[in-house]
Amino acid sequence: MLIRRPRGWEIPESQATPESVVLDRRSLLAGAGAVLSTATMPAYAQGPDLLAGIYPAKRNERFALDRPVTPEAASTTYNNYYEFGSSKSVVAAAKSLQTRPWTVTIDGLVEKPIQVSIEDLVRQMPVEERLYRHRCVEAWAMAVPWTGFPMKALLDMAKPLSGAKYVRMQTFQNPKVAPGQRQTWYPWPYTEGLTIEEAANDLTFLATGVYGKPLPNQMGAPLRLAVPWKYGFKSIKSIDRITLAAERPKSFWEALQAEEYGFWANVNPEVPHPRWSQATERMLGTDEMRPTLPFNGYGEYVAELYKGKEGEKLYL
Ligand SMILES: Nc1nc2c(c(=O)[nH]1)N[C@H]1C(S)=C(S)[C@@H](COP(=O)(O)O)O[C@H]1N2
Ligand SMILES: [Mo]
Repeated sequence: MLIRRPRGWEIPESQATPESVVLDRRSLLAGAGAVLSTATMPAYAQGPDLLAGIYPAKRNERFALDRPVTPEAASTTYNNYYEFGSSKSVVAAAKSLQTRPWTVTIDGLVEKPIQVSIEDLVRQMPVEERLYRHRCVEAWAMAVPWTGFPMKALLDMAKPLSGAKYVRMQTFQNPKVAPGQRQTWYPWPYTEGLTIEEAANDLTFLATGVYGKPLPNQMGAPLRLAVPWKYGFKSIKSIDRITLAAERPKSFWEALQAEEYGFWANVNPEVPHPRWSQATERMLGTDEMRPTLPFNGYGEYVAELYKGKEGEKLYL
């Protein structure tokens, strides 16, 4: 049974309730326990990052920004990662996630289902750096240099069968290290989905790094999605399974509250969230407010994906 609780990120920052603070404290305490047990793990369990050699990757200049890059100190300390708590301060709790060894399963309607280590996967991919904007549904935003590869390259490797219409992505599930996953009213594991056309779009990027370095855990190490024309919750972190499917997957937030967080979730300043305006956004690390752009400024890449779908809730 789903027990409704207020969740911090549904609430504009200015209106966060005392109850969400109480929930955060509880999950932080639980997280402290998990950190202690990790400290007793043998040191080799984490190991050196065998992918360190890919940084810094060559920047693809096709993806330019209209604003300064967000200071690293701001974007790496203000995060949404509900597995590690519902506050924005998840750096300490997320340290307990072991990102090596890390296996990615690619399965479902593909010619060659595989289980592959993150190293073997990334070594087969065309790695580059891209500057992307990111717009959270809560109306904060950032601009960061991701390192990674187009999801199209992964699809080409996996060879989807003709019946594959959707790509479902999932985050690891381990309540021992992720205190948020002990909160059983959430539909863990975190799941997201794209149509296969969206997944194959030029912009759809799988990131392994940011700011010319491996991703810090709180930003979704070792593999996270970046779909910059959609609200941030679509950009799922710490992916360990990618499944090609005939049916549209139900995403984590959609399962919790479909009227507010739908499947499409394309950024649109003219379509307010049921509880707040989406017309402007606050850039992390500054007090600057900017007007929000349709498709977060990426319409020339993606608007055509939605022709003929006007009857759907494309912007929620
Ligand atoms: N697994 C997982 N992925 C997630 C989330 C989450 O809670 N768990 N939060 C999402 C939301 S709401 C946003 S805005 C972005 C935040 O990414 P950042 O913390 O790297 O800025 O991650 C998205 N991916
Ligand atoms: Mo978000």
